[in-house]
Amino acid sequence: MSLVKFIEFPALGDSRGSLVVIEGNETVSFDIKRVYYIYGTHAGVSRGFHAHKELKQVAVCIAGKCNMLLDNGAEKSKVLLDSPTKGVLIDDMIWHEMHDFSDDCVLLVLASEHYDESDYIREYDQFREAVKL
Ligand code: T46
Repeated sequence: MSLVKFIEFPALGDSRGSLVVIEGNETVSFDIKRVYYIYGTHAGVSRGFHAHKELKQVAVCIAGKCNMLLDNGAEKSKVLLDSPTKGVLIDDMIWHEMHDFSDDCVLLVLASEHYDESDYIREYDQFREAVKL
């Protein structure tokens, strides 16, 4: 599977504006058990710097923009999240970092599991070791 998988969310627009629907097991490929969002990130701050052992997530900037680095251990790719209709899949065992948050950025994340700190790999060396074939 390719490292970067964008998901385009259709906007249901009418004369009043736009509405986007995201449904678990429909728009995204997993059941959504948790939703969180990141906002008010201070200038110059980067976040993430981890991989998840089992968790699958979809991230979308519902306001503003940020860059996300995705890394499967063999290949890295930087993606720009800059639209409320453009999500990106953060699959399990993908090292990810978020950079260059705009002041107005609201990064919404849909997650396949409840929060579990033991699912995180926060050391890059440990991640590289774990993805070695
Ligand atoms: C991810 C990227 C995209 C909780 O208590 N429950 C939660 O559901 C989450 C997501 C976080 N937390 C706590 C853990 C830390 O004390 O909130 C604090 C900040 O979390 P963290 O430093 O992991 O934040 P980021 O922005 O580095 O990473 C977050 C998610 O944690 C992570 O799963 O993939 O966003």
